[in-house]
Amino acid sequence: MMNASAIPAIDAAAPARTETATFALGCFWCPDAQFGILPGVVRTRVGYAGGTTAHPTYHDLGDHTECVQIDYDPATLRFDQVLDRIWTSHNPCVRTDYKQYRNAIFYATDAQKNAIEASKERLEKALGKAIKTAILPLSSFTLAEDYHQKYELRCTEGLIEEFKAIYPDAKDLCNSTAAARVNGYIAGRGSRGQFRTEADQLGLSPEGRKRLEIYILK
Ligand code: MHO
Repeated sequence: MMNASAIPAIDAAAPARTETATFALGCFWCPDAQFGILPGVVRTRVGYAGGTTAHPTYHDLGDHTECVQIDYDPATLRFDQVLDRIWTSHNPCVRTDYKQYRNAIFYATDAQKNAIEASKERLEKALGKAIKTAILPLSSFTLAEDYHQKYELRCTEGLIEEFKAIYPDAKDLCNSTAAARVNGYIAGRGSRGQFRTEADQLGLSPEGRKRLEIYILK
């Protein structure tokens, strides 16, 4: 059940058609915030993928990897632009053997596989070095526990309460664009310029808005 009158404008305006990208860049809290702030990203969720064991959880991860999954508006963002962001958000020349935190980009279709491989080749040429980030098929994605979703927001007293009032169901909170953006601002990923354009759409009270502004440094 949602409090319909309070739904943030940015959530009410979510496009009906989105595309999905899945990737792993170390602890999943960080890319959740980094990509959740991006204009064109509609939803984020963190979870486990890339392994073979059944029903992974945070404390029983098996051979899976911490991943983030984003739904984005293809009218605003192209897959190639998402890939550019991924490549510049980590050091792709470093080998990451430890499964939980390895760097990986997952493909769900042949088109995604081709785009990832082509962008990898371009980057290898430009850098003159081998890329070690794994390129893997997405065979399953298990949603992580609620307390890992929008982690920075969940840890921020005064702001999480506002979102829980709008979205008492954790699944709805996870799917909120406003929650993804606020999570990104709290992590220091947002700019004042972007905040000016969307602050009124995030569903915050005047006090919440003031509280959030403290985290916007650039
Ligand atoms: N170093 C972090 C890892 C969390 S993460 C979701 C911690 O334990 O606080 O892997």
